[in-house]
Amino acid sequence: MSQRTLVLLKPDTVRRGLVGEVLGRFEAKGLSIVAMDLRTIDGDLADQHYAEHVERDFYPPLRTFVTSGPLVALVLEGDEAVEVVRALNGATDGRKAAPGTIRGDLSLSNRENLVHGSDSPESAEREIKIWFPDLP
Ligand code: DGI
Repeated sequence: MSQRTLVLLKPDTVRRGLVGEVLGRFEAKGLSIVAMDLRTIDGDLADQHYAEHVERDFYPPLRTFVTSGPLVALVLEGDEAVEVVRALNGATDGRKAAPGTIRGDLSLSNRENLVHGSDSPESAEREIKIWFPDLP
């Protein structure tokens, strides 16, 4: 079933010049770009996006990182897009992510792990409203 998912190419992807490489993997897979925006976010948006993590010990450095420079926010669409994007992204920790995945091939970090993908259709709906409130 066709789905939408919220994807972030985090500030490390932009800083490292990997936007084309990472976006190319999603496009090559067959996912469609429905919305796309380069922006630098403030702490309030980070807190909304990471609402489930804001009380955790690891959150303050994650908040600093995700607000540290421009990122690319995307809505991608396609069959089973939520699960497909998470499979392409690989495990959260780049050191443990399988080769062949974005993180497994390109990241050596748990925090600077290049990408975010919504973890369920419900999360996707919540996150798309936060990032692209005017998207039909
Ligand atoms: O769904 P993912 O993007 O794979 O991961 P997530 O949304 O659960 O976590 C977002 C970020 O938060 C991730 O890039 C690293 C950090 N994080 C999540 N869980 C932990 C964590 N960092 C530490 N140190 N420990 C955690 O348990």
